[in-house]
Amino acid sequence: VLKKPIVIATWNHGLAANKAAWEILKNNGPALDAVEKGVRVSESDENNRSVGLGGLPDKNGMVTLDACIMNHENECGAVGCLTDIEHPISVARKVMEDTPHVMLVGQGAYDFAIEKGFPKVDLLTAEAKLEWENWKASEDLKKPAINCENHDTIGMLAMDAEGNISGACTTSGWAYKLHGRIGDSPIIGAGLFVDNEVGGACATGMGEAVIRIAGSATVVELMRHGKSPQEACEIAVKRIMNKHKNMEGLQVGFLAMNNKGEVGAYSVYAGFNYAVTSVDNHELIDAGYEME
Ligand code: SD4
Repeated sequence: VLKKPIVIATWNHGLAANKAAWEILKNNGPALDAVEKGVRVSESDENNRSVGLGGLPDKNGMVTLDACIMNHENECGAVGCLTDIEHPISVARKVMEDTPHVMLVGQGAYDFAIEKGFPKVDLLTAEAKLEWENWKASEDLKKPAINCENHDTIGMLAMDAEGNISGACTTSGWAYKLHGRIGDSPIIGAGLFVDNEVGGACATGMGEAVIRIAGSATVVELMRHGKSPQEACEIAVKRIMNKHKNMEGLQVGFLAMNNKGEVGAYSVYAGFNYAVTSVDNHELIDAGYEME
């Protein structure tokens, strides 16, 4: 059990993101601000090929971003297939706060972002463009590759000094996906779910598989019924494995926190890790897994 405030986030890049979130949490700031500020670090990191600026494009060479955010009052906002905007998480927050809706996609999400004053940014870096060109040129890579490098969405959960939990999730999704494809990351209940009476969960990996079991909502419901965050993540991973005949290359990881300050994580394959930051911690932890 960790002492609040606490912030946890997926993968190595979670460490830098947590640091930004911690600046808010340590000053008794709200979890919602912390998760937004936190994941913006990954969105701006050009070297991260699967979130925001510098993310790998879809099959057509377009970078399309998915994100969602949820607070302790079950308010939520999301954007899907958003182009040319560096911070989809902040657009998602605006959808939550300034509209009666939860989710905007594509052109409508872009127009909304521009109207709200977000600058237009070319998200396809020279390096990402080159990787896409190489992918196009190589015949045997015509299928989207499913691996860990390709699946490092950032999902973040924070509990502030008041004990309120918020979460954020943001990604450029599956590299070389079909144009228009949306994964789990902007879908409330799939890539992210928070219920302040229980806790929160987020997911990374192959979004199609996460959606099929309503992944993050499932983890939260398991915690509601008494499972620890660790047990809940393990059950959700096993359920995914039960629902798929072929698990080859199908990586999924869940990360969860309950309102007591316990955290847990689990993945199908080895390699998933997460960053934990609180007053006493700032470290990366390897998640448990089912298969090598
Ligand atoms: C998705 N879960 O779009 C995200 C992918 C991910 O890099 O983790 N991607 O399916």
